[in-house]
Amino acid sequence: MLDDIVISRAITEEYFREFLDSLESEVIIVGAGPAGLCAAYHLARSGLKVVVFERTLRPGGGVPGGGMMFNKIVVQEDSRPLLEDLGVGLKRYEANYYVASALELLGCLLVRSIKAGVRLFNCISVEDVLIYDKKVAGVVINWSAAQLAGLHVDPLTARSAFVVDATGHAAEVAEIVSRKSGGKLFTSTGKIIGEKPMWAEVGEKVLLDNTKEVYPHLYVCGMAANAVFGGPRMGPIFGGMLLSGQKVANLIINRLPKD
Ligand code: 48H
Repeated sequence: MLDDIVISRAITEEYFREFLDSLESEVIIVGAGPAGLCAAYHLARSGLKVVVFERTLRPGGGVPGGGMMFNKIVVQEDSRPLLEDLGVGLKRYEANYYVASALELLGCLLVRSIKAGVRLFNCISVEDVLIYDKKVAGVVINWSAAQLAGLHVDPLTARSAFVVDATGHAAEVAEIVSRKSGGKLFTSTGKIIGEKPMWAEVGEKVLLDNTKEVYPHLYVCGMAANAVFGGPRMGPIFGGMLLSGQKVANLIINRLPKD
């Protein structure tokens, strides 16, 4: 016999048990694209409590779209160990170019990060930040559905030692902090410099330098890092996104006190 109410109770209780336990964490990552998921996986694997908020119903950001909806992605040699560790099959195209299934990459990122302990909440948007004593201390969240419907619904708050902006081209968290801090980002102007036109070679190269702290306790990774610090876009080559996620994880791991 199956009781409809037991099914509803199981979902509600389990969801809110996890949600309540995620209101305080060591790292909040905003955005479950390739950079955010890769960062989350490496942080959780090192034993940290990691929470990811993703606006859309489907995590993965730009991954499943591949290049122009052709669902393959390209990665370069430097990122090969990362993809192999995730279990993604790679096909050598020519020297320094590998092709992978965009959907397999997304599947591996999701499975590996959730199994490592990442708490991933889809359908939740970050709409603001907590700033205590000139340090980012968490995020302000709301149901994406409420935002999409234009409903006047007040948000809730989640606190963490560090926040990572992995929101892609729009760099939404850094943009909010820039606006609300009066332009005090760690960029040359104190504000968001803005993404530059396509140039894969340079875009991938500068991305790792741009992956860093942008305001006390707020880090940027992935496309958001090039948007904030003025790097070029690079099209559907995804090695840099994954390496950027891994780099931001290592920066935070090295900063948190060891037990
Ligand atoms: C909650 C949010 C919010 C918010 C956004 O765009 P993404 O895939 O970002 P990256 O940096 O992991 O990867 C970039 C890559 O996909 C890409 O676009 C490339 C390589 N472009 C090059 C080019 O030339 O075009 O993922 C960001 C995620 C998305 O899933 C958003 O829905 C989510 O962040 N998000 N989630 N609250 N405020 N803003």
